[in-house]
Amino acid sequence: MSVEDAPETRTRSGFIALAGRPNVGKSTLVNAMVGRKVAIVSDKPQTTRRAIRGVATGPDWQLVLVDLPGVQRPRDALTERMQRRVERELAESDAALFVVNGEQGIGPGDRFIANALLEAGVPVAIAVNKVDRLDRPRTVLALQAASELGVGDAVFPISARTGNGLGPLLDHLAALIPEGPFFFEPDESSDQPQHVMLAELVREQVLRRTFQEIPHAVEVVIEDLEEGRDLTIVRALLWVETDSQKGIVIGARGAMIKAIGTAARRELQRELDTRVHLDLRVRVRRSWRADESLLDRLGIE
Ligand SMILES: Nc1nc2c(ncn2[C@@H]2O[C@H](COP(=O)(O)OP(=O)(O)OP(=O)(O)O)[C@@H](O)[C@H]2O)c(=O)[nH]1
Ligand SMILES: [Mg+2]
Repeated sequence: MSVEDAPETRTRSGFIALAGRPNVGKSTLVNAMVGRKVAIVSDKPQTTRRAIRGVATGPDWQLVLVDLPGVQRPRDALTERMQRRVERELAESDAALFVVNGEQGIGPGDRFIANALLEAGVPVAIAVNKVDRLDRPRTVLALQAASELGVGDAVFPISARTGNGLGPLLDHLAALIPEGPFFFEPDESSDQPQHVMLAELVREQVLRRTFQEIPHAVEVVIEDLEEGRDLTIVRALLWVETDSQKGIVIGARGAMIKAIGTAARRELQRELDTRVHLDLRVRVRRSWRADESLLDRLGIE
């Protein structure tokens, strides 16, 4: 067989931006489609602050899934940047996956996003998530309400948590992207710098244990990472905005920070696949969410 006769392997590859209200399960869904944890998840709204690219590669297709912050009215420089990023990513993607919460039903926030998607002019598919919480009749109603949003030509019932329904959704998305070479190596799963992923894993443990304004006020930065032969030392700083938040995060006799540290260390060990010593300190950094140059340095843009 001559070179000219060799069958051409045509691949498809492209960017899919995930849009949706906070807490609908976008990050859980990206992790499920990638098959690996690339984005942290919590039951608090506005967990995701950066646009995280998760890569799902099939035999002849590659989806670059852009996990985005939940769309919500901006309150400060941080949330303004998050919102601008959502708009930019939507405009630049090949298609959008609009994730709605089947358990809660469709609300004004969803209609606002539907309009933004119409304006962005990209192909849209809708995923009705959390159907593991719904019986059949309620699932049917949720699918119908989603299709009445008037955006997108396909609606998929899914559970990001159990993985139900992901196969047909992936097939559909793979058909929406253009022909072209892969952007990432097939075994790559994210473009996130390691220090950001590690900081996020620590923040996830804070989100699990705190309430009200604390989850929004906390940021984690990795100051230093010392890789030894069988032990990696990670120094992390946990920022809060006030002394009272610092008190809460440290807890009575240090119980809270200890619990956060123990759980976070376990996550870091899994991620780095080595023994980890985590040195975790809490520092008050007033109004970090309003400090534009600091947000630049944090890579929240
Ligand atoms: N029952 C159920 N819960 C889910 C499902 N998917 C996500 N969740 C839960 O919903 C909550 C929010 O999930 P996230 O993935 O953080 O949501 P998100 O849309 O990324 O949220 P933001 O980053 O804040 O915009 C978490 O408690 C998840 O465990 C699902 O399919 N079923
Ligand atoms: Mg998220």
